[in-house]
Amino acid sequence: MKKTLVTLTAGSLLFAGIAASHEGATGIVRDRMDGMVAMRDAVRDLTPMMQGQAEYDREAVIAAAAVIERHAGNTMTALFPEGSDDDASYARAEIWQDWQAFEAMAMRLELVAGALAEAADSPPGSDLPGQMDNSSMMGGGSGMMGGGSSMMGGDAGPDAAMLAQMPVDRVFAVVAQACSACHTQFRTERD
Ligand code: HEC
Ligand SMILES: [Cu+2]
Repeated sequence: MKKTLVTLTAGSLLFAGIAASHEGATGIVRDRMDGMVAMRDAVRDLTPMMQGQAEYDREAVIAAAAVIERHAGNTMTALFPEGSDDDASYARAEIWQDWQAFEAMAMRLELVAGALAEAADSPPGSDLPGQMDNSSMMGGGSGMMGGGSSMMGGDAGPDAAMLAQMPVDRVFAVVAQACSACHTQFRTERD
């Protein structure tokens, strides 16, 4: 069953074809998929303006951040009761073997989505006076944005106050990273 669905699901990464995977998804699995899709749409709406391909819209950023924040954190974890990885689901059993890490990632998403709303006042590419030098801040050193295993715990990476001072496109990238970090670890491949 799962194999067939995987084959039917064309597409890639975050924006994978959703229709096929929704077939057969019911109950709480369906509910969490709907939440994920709402977040995907929010991310997709913002992507062009974050890349400078559409006019910057502060209100749209705040609205999209609210959608993500609302579906993250405890709201998200509540939709993953133990063992709810049925045939229609792409959830990995590792979620319940490593619940603390999963939960931390859901909480981190909530936190960075809140920071995204706060950063909406700083359009893409803006540099705030008095801000730390961007290159050192984002420079992939071990600490702040480095990703990697330290980030997995959910307690590494820039904190909310620091994020809120950054240009919005940088914070958006951190949000997207929070999505894909969890998918890499806790969601099965879709194609
Ligand atoms: C804490 C872990 C976690 C985070 C954070 C997370 N996801 Fe997911 N996501 C999952 C899991 C697990 C699944 C598979 C759920 C299933 O099939 O039962 C999933 C599935 C999805 C799907 C497919 C839904 C479907 O209909 O099959 C999309 C789209 C998605 N996520 C988008 C996002 C976006 C966008 C973000 C960030 C804004 C995000 N996710 C953050 C764990 C996470
Ligand atoms: Cu689905």
